[in-house]
Amino acid sequence: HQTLPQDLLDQCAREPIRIPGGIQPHGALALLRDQDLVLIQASANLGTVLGRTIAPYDNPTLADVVGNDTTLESDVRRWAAGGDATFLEQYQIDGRIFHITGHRTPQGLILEFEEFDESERGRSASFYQLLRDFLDTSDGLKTIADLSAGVAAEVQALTGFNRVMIYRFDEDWNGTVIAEKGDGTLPSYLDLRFPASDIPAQARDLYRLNRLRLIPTATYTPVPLVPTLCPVDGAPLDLSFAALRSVSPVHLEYMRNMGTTASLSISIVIDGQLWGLISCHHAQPRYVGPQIRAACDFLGRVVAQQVAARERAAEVDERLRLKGIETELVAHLARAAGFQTGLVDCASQWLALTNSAGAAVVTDGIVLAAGRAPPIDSILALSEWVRARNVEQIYATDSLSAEWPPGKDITTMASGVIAIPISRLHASFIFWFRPEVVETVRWGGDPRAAKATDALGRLQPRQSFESWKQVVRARAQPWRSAELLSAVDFRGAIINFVLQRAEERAQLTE
Ligand code: BLA
Repeated sequence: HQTLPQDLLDQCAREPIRIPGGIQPHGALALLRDQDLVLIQASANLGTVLGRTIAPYDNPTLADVVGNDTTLESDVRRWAAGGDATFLEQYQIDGRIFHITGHRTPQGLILEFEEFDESERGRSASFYQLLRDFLDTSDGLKTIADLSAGVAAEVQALTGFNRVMIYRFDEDWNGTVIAEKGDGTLPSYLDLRFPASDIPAQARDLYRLNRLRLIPTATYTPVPLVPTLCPVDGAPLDLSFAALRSVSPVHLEYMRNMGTTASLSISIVIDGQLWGLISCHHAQPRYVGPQIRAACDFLGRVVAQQVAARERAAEVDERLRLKGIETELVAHLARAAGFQTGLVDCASQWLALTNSAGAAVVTDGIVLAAGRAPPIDSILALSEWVRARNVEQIYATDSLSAEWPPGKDITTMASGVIAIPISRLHASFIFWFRPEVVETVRWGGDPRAAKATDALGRLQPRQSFESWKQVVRARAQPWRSAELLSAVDFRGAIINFVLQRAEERAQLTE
C-alpha cells in the first residue's frame, strides 16, 4: 500500500488546525465573555465588516458591537442565558443584512457575522422544495451507488458548485469518489482514489465533530484575532466549531494545485465514524450563506441515516440467507458418518456459507478440501501458523501473503482466508479460501508523488492530479461481516456436533 513515511504523516497530522489564530475574510468573529457578554477578543476586521468603530481592548459591551436599534442584542442575551447550543438569525445592522451565528465554547461565546449575499435571494425559497423532492425520491434509491448519485445531484442543485462528489473512506482512510455531479467546468474525478495523507488524521477527527466547512476562495489572506491569545485563559482561541476558521495553508495550496478556487465539504458521519464527505468544488470563488449550508448539513445527516439503513438491511438480508444455508448444511452433517466427509459431500453449501471459492478441514493432520483450495502441504503449514497465533474464534484476512509470507505462493487460491479453530488441543481448523482479484486502482495523482518536501523539510501537497494507475495484487474480495458471523456461528455448530459424537461414543463403550 502507498503510505508516506511515518514522520511526514505525523508532521501533517500535527498541524494545529483548530487554533489557527485567524479567520477567513468573508465575515467577522467576536468572542464574548460568558458572564457579562463583554467583547474580549475579535477578528481584526470586526469593525470594518460591521461598519462600526470597535476597540477590542476597551472591553466594549454587546450593544457597542451590534448596536441596539434591533432586537439583536436582547436576542443574543436571551440565547446566552438559555439552553440552545447554537444561534442562527438574520438582522439588519445599520441598514445592512447579516447572518449571525453563535456557539458556546469553554472560552466564551463565539458570534460570527456574515453579510447577506444577494446571490442567496431566491435560492432559499426553493431549497425546501428541493429537500422535499429529495426525500420523496430517495426511498426509491436502493443501492449506496444510486443514493450517492442522487445526493450529489441534489447538492449540486442546492449550491450551484461546478463539481459535487461523494467521497467514501476505506479502512485505511484512502478515499474514492463514488458519485459525482458536475457541470463540465472541472474535470471528472469519478472512481478516482486519493491517499489518506490528503486529509490527515486531526482533520478527519475535527470533521467528525464539525460537519461542514466552506472555503469561498483559496487565495485569501487570513484575518488575525486581536488580541492573539484569549484573555480568559491565555491560550489560543479554539475555533473548532467556528464557520469562519482559517484553514490549513497546506490545504489551500492543495486546492490551488487542483485548480479549485472554492470548496464546500460536508461530513457523512455514521455511528460516530467519518464514513465519507460530500465535497464540492468551484473553479471561481463561490460563497453560500449559512441557510444553504444548514440545508446541506441537514442533507448530509439524512444521507448518513439512509446509508446506514441500507447497509444494515443488506447485512441482515445476507445474514438470513447464510443462516438458511447453515441450517441445511448442519442437518446434512447430523446424518453423516463424520463431519469431515459430510462437509465434502455438501461442498457447495460449505463454500456458500461464506461465499468462498475453496474450503478445507484439517483434523489430526488430515486434510480434506473442496473447491479451489491450495495444496495439502500449504494448508498444513497454514494451520501451524494459525495455531501459533492462538486464535479464539476466528482468523480472517483478505491479503494472506501480507501477513504470512509463504502465502505469496498460493495467492491465486488463497489471498482471502477465514480459519476457525474447532479443537482446543489440536491444530484442527476449518478454512475458507478466496482467490486473488487483481484490481486496477486509479489514483487521483501518483500517491508516491505526495512525498515532496520544501527546503525546510515540510511536506507539500502534490502538484499533479493526473490519474495514475496502480495494479493491486494478492488481495481477495474483502469478507463482509455477515460472512464472518456465519463462520463463527458454524464453528459453534461444529463444536456441538463433535461433542455430541464424543458423548455418543462414550455411551456405546460404557
Ligand atoms: C483538508 N483535504 C482536506 C479536506 C479535503 C481534502 C476535502 C477538507 C477541507 C475542505 O473542505 O476542502 C482533500 N479534497 C481532498 C480530496 C479530494 C478533495 C482527497 O476534493 C478528492 C476529491 N494535504 C496534503 C498533504 C497534507 C495535507 C500532503 O495533501 C499535509 C501536509 C493537509 N488537508 C491537509 C490539512 C487539512 C486538509 C491540514 C485540514 C484543513 C483544515 O480544515 O484546516
